[in-house]
Amino acid sequence: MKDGRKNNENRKNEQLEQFRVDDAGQKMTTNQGLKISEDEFSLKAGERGPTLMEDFHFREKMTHFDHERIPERIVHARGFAAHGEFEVYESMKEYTKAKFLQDPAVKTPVFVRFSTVAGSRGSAETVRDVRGFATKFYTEEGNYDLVGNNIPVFFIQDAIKFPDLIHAVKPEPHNEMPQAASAHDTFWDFVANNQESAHMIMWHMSDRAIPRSLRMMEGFGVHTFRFVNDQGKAHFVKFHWKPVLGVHSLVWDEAQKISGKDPDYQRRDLWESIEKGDYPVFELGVQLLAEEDEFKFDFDILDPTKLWPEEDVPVKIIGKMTLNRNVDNVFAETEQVAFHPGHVVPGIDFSNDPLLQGRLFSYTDTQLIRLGGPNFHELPINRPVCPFHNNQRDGYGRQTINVGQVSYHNNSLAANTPAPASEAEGGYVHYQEKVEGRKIRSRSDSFKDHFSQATLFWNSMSQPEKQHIIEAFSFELGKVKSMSVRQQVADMFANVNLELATAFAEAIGVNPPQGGGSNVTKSSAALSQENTKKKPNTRKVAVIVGNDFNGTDLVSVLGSLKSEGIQPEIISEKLGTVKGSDGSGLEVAHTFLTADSVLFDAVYVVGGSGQSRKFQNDAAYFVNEAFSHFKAIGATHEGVKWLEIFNKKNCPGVVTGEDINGFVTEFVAAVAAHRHWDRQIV
Ligand code: HDE
Repeated sequence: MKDGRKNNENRKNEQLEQFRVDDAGQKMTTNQGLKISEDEFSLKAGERGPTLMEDFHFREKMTHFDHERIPERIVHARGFAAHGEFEVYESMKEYTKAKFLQDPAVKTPVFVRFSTVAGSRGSAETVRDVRGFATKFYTEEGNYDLVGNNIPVFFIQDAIKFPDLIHAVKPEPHNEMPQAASAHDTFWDFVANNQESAHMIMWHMSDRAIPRSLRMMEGFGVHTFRFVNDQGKAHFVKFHWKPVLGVHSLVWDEAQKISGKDPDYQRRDLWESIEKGDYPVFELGVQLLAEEDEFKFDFDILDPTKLWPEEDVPVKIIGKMTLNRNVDNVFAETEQVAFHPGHVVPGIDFSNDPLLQGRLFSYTDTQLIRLGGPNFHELPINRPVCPFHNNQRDGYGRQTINVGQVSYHNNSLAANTPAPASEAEGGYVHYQEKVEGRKIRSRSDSFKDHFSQATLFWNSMSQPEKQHIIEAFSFELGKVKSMSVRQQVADMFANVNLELATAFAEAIGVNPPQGGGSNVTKSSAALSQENTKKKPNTRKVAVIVGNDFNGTDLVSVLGSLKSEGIQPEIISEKLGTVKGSDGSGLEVAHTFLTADSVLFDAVYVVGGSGQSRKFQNDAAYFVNEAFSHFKAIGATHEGVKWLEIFNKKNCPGVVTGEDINGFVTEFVAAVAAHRHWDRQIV
């Protein structure tokens, strides 16, 4: 048993190991294994003569280079991924027979790819967008893919509208602008004329669309799926990923600045956390609903623009996923991984959600063009860890060497194998839902309330969150040129909340929306980030230090911050060592040129006696920007005087202290709070 477990944990890694190649220290060869004697000069007729066709090395090298790119994903092109493992806390046998959800001792290897949706492969990562959250579980029964997002609902109700949605949000076709942004006419024209988008737009305009870190956002399966147990009994299920660090966001001005300062901000954050051993952990939650309760809500559970309020259907936490290994090669793994909501295992099944049903077609189809043929399942990252056998053969890039003469079913020459497996042997049997109906193109009336849950979301927001939503609408629509589209959107959102629509209508110069309003008063505390976990762990603090600082105190403060999981980084005028008055030295991580306050969660100003005016100005810039982004600011020693000069002492979230111990406790709490919104009214 023990060995079995170990094998399970390591199986994916061992499988990938067969494909890892380290070229360092080797002689250079062609792809045919021929050693190469010269790699800088092409073969020419004479020193100043033309290049010869016969130069097979040149031709092979150049041809390979010319073909190094594959089409980027039509959506979710910009992404970053990591390996990890999943373990269930207790057996879920009562609800599902999925093997990876039975035994807490089993660790299932996973690969997770996070992404933005609209931008191209090279776009910035902190844009306002939905984040993809796709998980591949390499289970002993085959691969199971949970291909979700960080927002629990979607823009549209039927997959046939997906191409329209994406055409509308992508850069406009006549000038290919704007990149990775929804703030333009065609997107908002789509919204106003497809009002099922209302609920999703509320999330999209909220702080959820600008996460602080991929490690600090929730994930959702979005659709209603089914769990089926070994008795054939089904429950409807919605999947949730809950980050143990809580759900945190950037502020919009900060997000835009990071797009320029560090377009790779989120992949860097994920990569560095894993390299440091601060492994991101997400707990898996499920909302379960008995089949007989399908119609007990005032919305249709098949409608992907609706969530199940957690207060009505609690989220049961059933396991956790730890991301503990970075990829070796982004192209081979992150780019070539192929997810598909149709990759399921026995015990997990679909519902009739019309968005999900359409996705079940789209994902394989897209891999055929992107990965160039039907054998993408043979790529190392996509291979299941269990064996796979069937009569599929040939095609571009086939790697398996199938032996024997038989590649059809039924047969007698191979004793009718490979043979289908019975349910008892682990064969996948679709849930036998009774379905009857006329062939029609229409939508159920139960899908037609587009606004109640949008209002539920609005009602659930804290005051700062509401303010951010109003500002996001004002920004996005402020970039829309068509006054008609602006007005249509204001009129549409009056159905969600009149105060919201009136506020942004005023900001974008259109008429106050007429009528509308909503009488929905329900709210759900689980939807507000205000109620999330607030921890200091992995928060990055910029520590501004100049020469002649108080060495003993600083070493002690830095040590205490680190013991709380905070990551202080020294910033000064020049790289090298900054010297304390006691002769001690600290390694400088960044200068004012290479760092920026938007890349940190908080600032701690220590200063140092006798610093130049320029040093103080640079520090002031850091502090002022961090202050305007509501971040914690700390100061001791010289820094306290500086904060007085910068006019930032005695403000909310600003901690100053001569008593170092008291300072540390207070500052850690201020950092953990993440933002100090009460500054808004100061
Ligand atoms: Fe996707 N989606 N999608 N999507 N989606 C793709 O598949 C599609 C939807 C999601 O990191 C594509 O391999 C349709 C909802 C993620 O590789 C494509 C519809 C949700 C990823 C596709 C949807 C998602 C994709 C593009 C409407 C959340 C990135 C490349 C019916 C539950 C996976 C690819 C990765 C990727 C189609 C809607 C999540 C074209 C037709 C809803 C996380 O097949």
